[in-house]
Amino acid sequence: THSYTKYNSWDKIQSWIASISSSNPNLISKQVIGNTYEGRPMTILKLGKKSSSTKPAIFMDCGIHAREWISPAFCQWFVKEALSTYGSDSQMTSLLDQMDVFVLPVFNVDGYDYTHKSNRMWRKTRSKKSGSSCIGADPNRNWNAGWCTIGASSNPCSDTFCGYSPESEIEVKNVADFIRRNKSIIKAYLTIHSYSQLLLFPYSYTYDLAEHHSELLKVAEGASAALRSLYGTRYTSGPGATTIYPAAGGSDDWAYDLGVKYSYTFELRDTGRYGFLLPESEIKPTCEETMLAVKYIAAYVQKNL
Ligand code: 0X9
Ligand code: ZN
Ligand code: ZN
Repeated sequence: THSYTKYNSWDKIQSWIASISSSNPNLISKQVIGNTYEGRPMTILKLGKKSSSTKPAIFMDCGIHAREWISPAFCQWFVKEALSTYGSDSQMTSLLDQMDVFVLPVFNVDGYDYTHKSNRMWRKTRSKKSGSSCIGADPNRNWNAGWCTIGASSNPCSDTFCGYSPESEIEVKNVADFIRRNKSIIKAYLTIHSYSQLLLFPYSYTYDLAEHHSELLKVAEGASAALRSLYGTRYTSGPGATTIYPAAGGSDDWAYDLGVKYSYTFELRDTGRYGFLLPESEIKPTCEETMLAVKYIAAYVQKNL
């Protein structure tokens, strides 16, 4: 059975997607944007009050990297909190009245399933190509943003393999197509990873500062302060290249260069004690504190529409 304080398998998340959307038709709708390499559906949940006019939106994905289990747990938590606090929390109510939030609960579904069934530390997709016995590409090195120029590998056996071409991974193509189609309404792009407790923004494919660097930094520091206010968890904010490492082909840089100004990568708990194997007892506090940061960014975006 599905639980917000456990790491749910893909099968459980899939039935959760169906049941949560059918029980909240006024606030959620779902849309399949395509299938994964192994044929599993990629479903986006659209949260927001129905409106006669087109609303501006925030896009958030979880689970780009298979082994980062806290990430899909956060997307599920976010959906639950949005539904349960709409109508009582004034900020959530105003957000979902004015904007839509697109949530992709698990991006790399094939990889996520593989970490539950075969190899807990798998990171990449599960695509195959004749000529190599190695499987998968890094879905955060496969975007068309300085693709494979730095911090990525052209060796198909590497964990940071950039793929055979930008968007060679069908999961990346599906999401990139969705964001391109909705480019005029998407005002923020949030992508949830683990671990290291960082709030990153462009660029990672170059050391050049983004055009909106100071605003992006100011918003990141506000969001980190909001996060810390709950349990004292410390986050570091900054551009990817200098804050974590230079690495091209990431979704955050791609969304930013497409024109989505508020583009952020979260690296959730912890700083290495458990790493990817974060205990289930930390799901609730991690999600509660991360909600504050995400809501801070959402409120800022909403105020600056
Ligand atoms: O390397 C990554 O893809 C991310 N770190 S992780 O440990 N979750 O793999 C950081 C991504 C930062 N952004 C870009 N490199 N574009
Ligand atoms: Zn990651
Ligand atoms: Zn709560």
